[in-house]
Amino acid sequence: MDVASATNVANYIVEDAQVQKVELVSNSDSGARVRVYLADNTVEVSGNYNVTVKGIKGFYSNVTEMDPVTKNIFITENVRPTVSKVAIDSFTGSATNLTLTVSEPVTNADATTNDYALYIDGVEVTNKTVTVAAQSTAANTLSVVINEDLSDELAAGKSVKLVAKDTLDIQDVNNNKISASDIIIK
Ligand SMILES: [Ca+2]
Ligand SMILES: [Ca+2]
Repeated sequence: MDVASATNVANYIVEDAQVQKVELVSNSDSGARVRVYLADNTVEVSGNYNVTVKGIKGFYSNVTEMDPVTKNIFITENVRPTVSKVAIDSFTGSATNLTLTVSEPVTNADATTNDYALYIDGVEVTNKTVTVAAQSTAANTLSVVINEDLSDELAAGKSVKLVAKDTLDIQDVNNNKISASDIIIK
């Protein structure tokens, strides 16, 4: 296929969703394969959608454009879970316990300290850990323990937040990772 037309986002129409990028995976005499990436949060419900491919040319520009093709394809939703509520459950003198409410059920794989870092007044507190309880069955809440009693900092009006780490692996049942937005405790 002609690379420019095969990787032109405008040549792929996915019903109700937004095409973000098209990658040419293979391209030879025996056929070509593309991977179409959809923008996050643009497939709200899993189901069958019409996908149209048009305007693709052969390898040399003198080759005729192929006819448009539309197929009905099953696409899994790609809406990321978001944290909708942060509740401080208790201060223990050495820890702060939180419950996060999430927009849809999520799991958290075995690693429990790979999800968030603690920031106070914009600075990462590297000697404290944020532990998100592991859960293999998806649920709408997450239990979090920070190994620092933050009552003084919060009473003093400091900005306290959890910032997603690159290794964050909390996700919904379709493997969409939770939104990496900061979680403001106060
Ligand atoms: Ca989702
Ligand atoms: Ca984790």
